Amino acid sequence: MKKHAGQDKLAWWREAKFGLFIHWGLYALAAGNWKGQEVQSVGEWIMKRAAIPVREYELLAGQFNPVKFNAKEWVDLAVAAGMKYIVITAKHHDGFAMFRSACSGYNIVDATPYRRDPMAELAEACGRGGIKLCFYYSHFQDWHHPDAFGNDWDYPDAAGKDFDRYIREKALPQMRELLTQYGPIGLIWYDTPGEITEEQSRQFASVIRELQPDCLINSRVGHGFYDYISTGDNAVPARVFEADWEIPATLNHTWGFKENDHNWKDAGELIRLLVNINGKGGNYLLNVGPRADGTIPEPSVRLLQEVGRWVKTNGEAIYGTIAGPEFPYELAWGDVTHKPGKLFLHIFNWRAAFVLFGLCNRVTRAYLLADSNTHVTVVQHPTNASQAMHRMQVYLPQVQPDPIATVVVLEYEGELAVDRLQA
Ligand code: FHN
Repeated sequence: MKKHAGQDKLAWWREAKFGLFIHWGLYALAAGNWKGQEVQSVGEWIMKRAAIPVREYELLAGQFNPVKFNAKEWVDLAVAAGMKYIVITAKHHDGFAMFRSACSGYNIVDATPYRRDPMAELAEACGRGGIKLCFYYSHFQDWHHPDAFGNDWDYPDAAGKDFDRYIREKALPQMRELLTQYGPIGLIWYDTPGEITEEQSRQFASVIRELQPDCLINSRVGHGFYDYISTGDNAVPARVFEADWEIPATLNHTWGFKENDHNWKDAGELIRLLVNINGKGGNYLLNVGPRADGTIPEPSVRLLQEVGRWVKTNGEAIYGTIAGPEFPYELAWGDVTHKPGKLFLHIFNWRAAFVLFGLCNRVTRAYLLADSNTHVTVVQHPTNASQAMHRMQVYLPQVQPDPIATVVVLEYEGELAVDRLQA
C-alpha cells in the first residue's frame, strides 16, 4: 500500500520511461573471482557468496583506483541510449560507500588510492547532460557493519545486533550526506528491506521527505512509504499494470561487473522489452556494471548505443506513454504503446498486412513514425453478427523500414476504447 499522496513530483519520472542503473563498487575488482576460483553468483554478491571476511574484503579498497572513470562519458552513454535518469549504487550490500562520507571511513575518498568522489563528478556531468541523478542505497543489508543484516560469517550473533544503532550511526547519516552533498536527487532506490520494521522504513522515508521533498522513493524502502513500485529483478508483469512502476533489469546476468558473464541480450530483445514494459505502463531501468578501472564493458556500450539509435527515431512512442491498452488476444505482429490521441503499433514481425481486432475508435491518420510521409492504409469495420470485435485491416509498405521494430502511428478520435472478449 502506497503511503504518500504527492503526484506532481512524479511527472518527470512518468515522462522518462527509460533509465540507466549502475552497479559499481569494490566487487568490480574481484570481477566474479576469488582466490582464483569463479564464484557462482552475481558479481556484487561475491563477498557473501564466498563468505569473505570483512578484514580481507576491505583490502580491495587499497587497490581500487578507477583512473579511467570519466563521469561525462557515462552520462553521454545514458544520453545516447535515450535514457533520462541514472541510478547508481552509492552503497551496495558490501557496505562500501562510493561517495565522500564523514560518518564512515569505509568510503572511496578515504579508503582508496583514488581519493576522489565519483558521485560529485557524476552530479556535475548529469546536470550538464540533462540527466537526473539518483542513488541506490542498501539500507537493510550492510555486510561491513556488525549491527546490520546480511553478514553471518563475521558477525554470527544475530541476537546481539542492534540494528537501530547501525541506522543511527551509519545509514541515516549517510542518507543525509547523499541528500545534501550532490544537489537535487531524482530518487532514492532502497533495496532488500528484509525484516525491516515499519518504524525503520518510516525513518528511511522521512529523511528524504525532510531534506529533499521532491525526491522519489521506490517501494523497496518497505512498508509502503513509496512513490512508485519496483517489480522483481527482470520480472516483467504479464499484463498491463495501472500503477507507477519500474523494472530493474540486466543486460547480461550480473549487476556488478563479472568478467566471465557473457550472456548478453541482443539489441532487438532490449528494444522489444522497452516497448513491452512501456506498453504495460512501466519504466525500464537497465543496468551496466562498470569495471574497477572505471570503464563500462564494450558489449554494454555497444548495446546501449544500438538501443539509443532506435529510441532516437522512435522516442515519441516511448517517452510519456501511458499504460495500455490491453488487447484481449496475442498480437502476433508486435506490441503497442499509447498516449492520448495516438496509438503506436510496434511491428516486430513484418508482414504485408494484418488485422488489428478490437480498436473501437475512428482512426483519422496512419503513418510511419520514422517517416510521417509514408502513409499506412487502414480499413476499419465495425462489429457485426459474425464478428464480435471491431476489425481494422492494416496494409504495411512493401519494404520493412527497420529490421527490429517499425512504428506505425494511428491517430484516433475520442477516448481510447478496446473491445473485451465476451462469453
Ligand atoms: O541483492 C540485490 C542485487 O544485488 C541487485 O542490486 C538487485 C537490483 O535490483 N537488487 C537486489 C536483489 O533484488
